[in-house]
Amino acid sequence: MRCRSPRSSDPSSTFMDLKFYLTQRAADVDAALDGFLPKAKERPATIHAAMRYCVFSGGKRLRPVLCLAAAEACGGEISSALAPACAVELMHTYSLVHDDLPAMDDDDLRRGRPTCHKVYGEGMAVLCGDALLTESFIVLAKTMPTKRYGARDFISELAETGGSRKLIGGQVMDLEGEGKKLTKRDLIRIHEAKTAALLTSSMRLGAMTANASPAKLEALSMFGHALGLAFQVIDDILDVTQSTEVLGKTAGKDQAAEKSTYPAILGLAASRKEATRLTRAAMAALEPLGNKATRLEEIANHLLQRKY
Ligand code: GRG
Repeated sequence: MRCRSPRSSDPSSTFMDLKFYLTQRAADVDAALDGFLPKAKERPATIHAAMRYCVFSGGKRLRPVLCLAAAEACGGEISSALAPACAVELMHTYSLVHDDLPAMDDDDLRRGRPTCHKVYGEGMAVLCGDALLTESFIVLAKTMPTKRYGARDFISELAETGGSRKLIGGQVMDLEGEGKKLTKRDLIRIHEAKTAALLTSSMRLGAMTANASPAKLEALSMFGHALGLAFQVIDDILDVTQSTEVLGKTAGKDQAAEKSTYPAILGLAASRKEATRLTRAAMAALEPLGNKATRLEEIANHLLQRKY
């Protein structure tokens, strides 16, 4: 497969374009989420305020933006992809709320603010995660079917990703791996389930709203998988190279918990090479989409360079 490099004629203006694009799409997602979620004062108000506290807390909105960009890359409309885009962000936010609980990763800080259980208490944080997960399917159910993809396809796509074979399975493997020396293969399995699966589904759901052909859907799945793995390698690198202030979450946690991570297993230099290799593989997967994939290439390159 040919490896495409990102546009290079004017790197600074390309970056500005992308920055504008990311800001605009994140704003589209925020507005849609605001419309979908129960109002903060709706009874019982505590749970709705907690859900909004967690959702509107300054996340990067990477998954929903990828969902919208995938729809665009397949010739679709952003408006048709907003429901699944919000659904993946809601599922992502639920996973963060539960991951931060004392029984899991036990973290006090998320997106630069106190975690849900620190503000609302543990019981409410469990319920908040549950409500966000349920809400993700309420919102996903608003997606309009296309010729190729019906409601069942959209629902099973996200449900399988959230289930015990992917997201939850990844968390189980992660919990059981703490304090143990994992192999690179074990680590890839965890990353595939915890991180790459939801990024892949974000791509697939967006493409499905654009009635993407099976070939394009497959190309975007391969892109999402490689990009998801690259994203997690970079996340592991940032955990040991950045400060808590920059990350908005507690830095150095992986090391403290004796977690097997890419830097721990391969070292920093080899981890950076691996992130670059995976990003290139993601870009190569975009070949069948031709020029329509330029934005996705830019996003992949941007994520490789990210500092938080
Ligand atoms: C089902 C409880 C449960 C967990 C599933 C997804 C997950 C496993 C746990 C969440 C925590 C975690 C370390 C996930 C790995 C993926 C990752 C790096 C998430 C952070 O994503 P960003 O950087 O976050 O996109 P923002 O805050 O920007 O949305």
